Amino acid sequence: MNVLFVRPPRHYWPLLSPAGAFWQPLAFACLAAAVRRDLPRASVGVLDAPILKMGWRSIENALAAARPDVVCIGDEVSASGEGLRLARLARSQNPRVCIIAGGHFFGPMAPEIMADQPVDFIVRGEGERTLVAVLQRLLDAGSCDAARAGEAISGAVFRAADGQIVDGGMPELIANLDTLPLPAWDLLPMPLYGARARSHRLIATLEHSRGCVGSCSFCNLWRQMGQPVGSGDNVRPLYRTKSPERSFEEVRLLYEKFGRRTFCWTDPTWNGSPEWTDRFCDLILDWGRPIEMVAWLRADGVVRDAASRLLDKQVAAGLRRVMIGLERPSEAELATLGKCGCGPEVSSRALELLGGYSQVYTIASLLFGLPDESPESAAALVRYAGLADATLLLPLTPNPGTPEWRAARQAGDLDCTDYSQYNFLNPVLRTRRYSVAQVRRLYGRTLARYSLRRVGFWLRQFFRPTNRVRAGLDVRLGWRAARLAAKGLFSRGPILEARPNWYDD
Ligand code: B12
Repeated sequence: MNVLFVRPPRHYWPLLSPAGAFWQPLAFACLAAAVRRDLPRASVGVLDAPILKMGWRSIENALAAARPDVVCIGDEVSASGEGLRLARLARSQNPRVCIIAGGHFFGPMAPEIMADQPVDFIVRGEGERTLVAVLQRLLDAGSCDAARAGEAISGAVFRAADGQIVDGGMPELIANLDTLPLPAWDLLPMPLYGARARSHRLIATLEHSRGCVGSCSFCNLWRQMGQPVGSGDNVRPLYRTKSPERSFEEVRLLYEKFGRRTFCWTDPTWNGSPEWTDRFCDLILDWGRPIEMVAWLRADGVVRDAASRLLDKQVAAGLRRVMIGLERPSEAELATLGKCGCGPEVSSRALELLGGYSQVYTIASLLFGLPDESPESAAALVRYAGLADATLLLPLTPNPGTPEWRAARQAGDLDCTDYSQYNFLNPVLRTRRYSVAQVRRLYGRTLARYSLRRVGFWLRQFFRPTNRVRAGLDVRLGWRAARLAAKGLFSRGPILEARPNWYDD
C-alpha cells in the first residue's frame, strides 16, 4: 500500500515573503513517522508542492507518476479548497484511490465534507493513532469500499456502504508524547525550507507540547488536541509536553543532520511548563550551539518566568522572536472571548519585560471586529497595538465547524462560504452595527492608522537600529502590513492571500 501525503499548490500568507512563507508541514512528518513505524507493510511519501514550487500542472504529473493507493490531505481553512481540488484530481486519475483528510479544517467540518466531497475518511483531532487504525483497516479489507463496511474507528468519520455516516468521535489522546516516533523530516526536501528567507533562515518546525491551558472561544487549538468528554466531539483543554531530553534530541538532530538553525516551535503555548523550559534551556546552553528560536508565548507565563529569572535563560538559549496573543485591551472583552489570566495589565507587563532584551523581537496579535466594534474601540485597539515591536490586527474569524461558526452561520452573520476568504486577513463576520462590507472599510482604516503611527518608530529604528535583524524585520513586516491596509481601504473585493507566480505551472 502506497500512502502519499500531499500539500497542494496554494496561496501564501502575505505578511511573510514567498521565500519564508512555507514551513515544513510538521503534521505530515509526524503522521508519516507513525505509519512507517507501526505499519511496515505500507510505503510512505510526502509531496510538498509549495516548497518545490510545483503548480497545478506539475502536480497532476507528479501524482500520476506516484500512483498512490491512499492520498492524505490536511489543509487549513484558507487552503481547504485546494485540498479538495487535489482530492478530485487524485480520484479522477484513479477511481479506487482512498482519500483521507484531517487537521483543523476537515475534522470539525466532517459532516459538511462527508455530504458532498470526494473524501473517504476524516480523522478528527490528534491524528497518529487514528490514521494508523484506518490504514490497518484498509490493509485488512483490501479496498477502500470494503474498509468502509466495518465498524466505527475511534477518531474517524466515514460513510458506510448504506450511506450512513459512521462517527467514531474524538480520539483518546496519547498520554506520553515521548512514545511518538521522531518526525519523518527525512521524507521532506529539508534544504529548501527557509533556504533564501531572511527572517526564517534554515527553518525547522517542531513541537514540544500539544493542546493548550486555555479554552478561548476564537481558537481551535485546544479543541483539536482536547481530551474527549462524553460522546460526540465534546472536549476539555489538556496540555501535554514531551520530556526536555526528547525535545533536545529533536533540536540536535535537526541541527546536525539537517543543518537547521532557526527553530520555529508550533506549540500554542511554548511556555506552558516552567519545568520543561528550565531543563530544556539548560540542555541547549550546555550544548553551546548558536540557535535561534521563534515561539508563541502566553503573557502570564512570561511574567512568571521573569520573576524566577527563567526568562533570562530562555533568551540565552536562543529565544529571538516571540508571538503573544493580546487579543483586546479590556478585561470585559477578553471575558467574552473566554480568555483568562492574560488581561491588559499582565500583557503590558510581559511586553515591557520582553522589551528589556534587545535581541528579542515581539509580535502581538489583536482581534478586530468583535460584535460591538466601533470607531472608538478600533482606535483603542491601535493605541494598545503600540506595546509590541509589531502587531497583527486579525479580523475575528470563526473556525469553520466550531460551535461559534455554527452559531454565526445560523444567525446569518457570516458573509460567504468561500473558505479562501477565511484567511484571518479578510473580515467575513458582520457585527451588531456593521455589515461585512462596512467592517472591511473600518478594518482598512484601522490598519492604515496603525501603519501611520509606526512611521515615527521606523524612522527612529532607521537612524539608531538596536540591531540589524530587528530593524530589517520591522521594515519588512511594516511594509507588508501597509500594503494590506491599502487593499482594505481601496479595494472593494475581499483581501486574499498572495498567489505565487508558479501556482498554475
Ligand atoms: C506553522 C503555522 C503556520 C506557518 C506556516 C504555514 C505554512 N503554510 O507552511 C505560517 C505562520 C506561515 C502560517 C500561516 C497561516 N496559518 Co497557520 N499555523 C501554523 C501552526 C502554528 C503550526 C502547524 C503545525 O505544524 N502544527 C503541529 C502539528 C503536529 O499539529 P497539527 O497540525 O494539529 O496536526 C495534528 C492533527 O491536527 C492531525 N492532522 C493534521 N493534518 C492532518 C492530515 C491528515 C491526513 C490526518 C490523518 C491528520 C491530520 O494530526 C496531526 C498529528 O497529531 C498552526 C497552529 C498549531 N499549533 O497547530 C497554525 C494554523 C494551522 N494556521 C492557521 C491559519 C488560519 C493560518 C493562516 C490562514 C492565517 C493566519 N493568520 O495564521 C495563514 C495562511 C497559511 C497558508 N496559506 O499557507 C490555523 C488553521 C485554522 C483552520 N481552521 O484551518 C491554525 C490552526 C492556527 C489557529 N490559531 O487556528 N501558519
